[in-house]
Amino acid sequence: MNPLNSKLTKRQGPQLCDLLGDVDLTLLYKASVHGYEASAFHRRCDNQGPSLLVAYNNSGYIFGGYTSVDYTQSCNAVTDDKAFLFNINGAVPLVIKVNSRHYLRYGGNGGPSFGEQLYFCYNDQPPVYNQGRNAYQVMAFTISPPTMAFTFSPATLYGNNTNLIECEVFKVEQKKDQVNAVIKIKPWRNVQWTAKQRDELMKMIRNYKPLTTSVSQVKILMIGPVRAGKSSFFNSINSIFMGRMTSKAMSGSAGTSLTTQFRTYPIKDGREGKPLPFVLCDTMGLEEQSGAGLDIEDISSILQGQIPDRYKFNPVTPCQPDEQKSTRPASLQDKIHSVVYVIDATKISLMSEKPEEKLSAIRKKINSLAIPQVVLMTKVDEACPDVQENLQSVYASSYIKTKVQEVSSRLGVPVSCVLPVKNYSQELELELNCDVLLLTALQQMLNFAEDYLDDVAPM
Ligand SMILES: Nc1nc2c(ncn2[C@@H]2O[C@H](COP(=O)(O)OP(=O)(O)OP(=O)(O)O)[C@@H](O)[C@H]2O)c(=O)[nH]1
Ligand SMILES: [Mg+2]
Repeated sequence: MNPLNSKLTKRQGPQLCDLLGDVDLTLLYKASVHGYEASAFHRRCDNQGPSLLVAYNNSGYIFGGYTSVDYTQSCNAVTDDKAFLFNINGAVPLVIKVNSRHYLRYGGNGGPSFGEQLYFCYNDQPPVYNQGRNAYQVMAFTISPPTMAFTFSPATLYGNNTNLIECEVFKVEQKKDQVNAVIKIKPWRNVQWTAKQRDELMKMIRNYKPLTTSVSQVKILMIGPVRAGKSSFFNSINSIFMGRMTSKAMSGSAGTSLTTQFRTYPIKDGREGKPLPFVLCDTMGLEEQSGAGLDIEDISSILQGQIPDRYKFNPVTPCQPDEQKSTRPASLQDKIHSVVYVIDATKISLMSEKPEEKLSAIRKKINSLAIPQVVLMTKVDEACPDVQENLQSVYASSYIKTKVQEVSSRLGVPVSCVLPVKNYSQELELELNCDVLLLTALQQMLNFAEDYLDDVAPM
């Protein structure tokens, strides 16, 4: 199949990239090829992360909008503090930010829209539809820079001409050149990439015994944005101990979180083996929007051990803890002993403030309970081509080191608590380097949980 070619000229492409910093644009959708049907747009653009829509009208205007939030077809109200409208007709591009008090759009299966104001693929047709500013207070759009007051006007943005001759949507990613120019550094963590090390890690984990007699299995809770790799981490650890690839927890790509139940997964040491001394608790992903995905109240109940296995989350109503259970405090065995924030290494810089705010509120709550927290930075293979080629480069890649530092400062977790991993995602067979990295991370989690148990419980 021929690759899609954009209508942007050699000068306009970089001009657009400049609006967003060091990014690459990959063309996902082109109306003249795929059609103006909203369904065609969703087929190509859903769940692609940050994206830029570029429209061309027959008066020569090139304009559109940027959103940092995935398109999906779930019917949630979407806010996006990074969204903006633009045109690149003048000497200096015009950028109009969507005011944070406003929804960027409502989800659903319609075409893309910005600020409840400007609709593309409207009724599956080419013309842009402008809702009219009286209805939606487009005064809420502000320009930056310069700081002068600016009222959104169709005349300025697209010369009042709604007839599109083309509409393109680009996936926005951190510049590959930047990632490709990986500088090799002296490895900053020492890892033995050997079968002996893997076996030793497995032995240590297998023989681990919480010091506290009242706790037989350490409970590790995984939380993080949708599609960060929470379920895949459980599948990966389960695969290592089963000695073959397993996929007990559903993982993959869906509009919203694929995991909708609270699951506590014990892991056996081989098919006929004994249960291992830890349980991984999988949750629904944190969504950008309030009222969607896992909520801080849900997490509170989980931490206290008040939520049963297979509890089905309701994104609109927080968990209703089991009444009988909540009247008496859960035992230490039932509570969570360690929390793991699962963060996708490829999304750290583009993560908008909303999930970060949610995570910060969650972190405050967990801090108040003194439960140890670590960050599992997944998808290091996707983040850095050098690491993709050879996982052993993970601690020798300056790029991964920067990402570890970035996630540490954004989440307020020390660098020593950030654990980069590559989950099993498409492999059919286990691979030594992958195992070593995953087991090292798991062992670290058990160490932190041990410190906590040591602190809160009598031996
Ligand atoms: N290349 C690569 N892909 C990964 C990695 N971890 C997860 N994936 C892929 O990322 C996608 C999402 O992974 P999941 O494990 O379903 O993510 P999740 O956090 O459980 O997502 P929700 O349950 O939907 O919130 C899947 O297609 C995985 O195969 C990784 O380390 N490397
Ligand atoms: Mg999941």
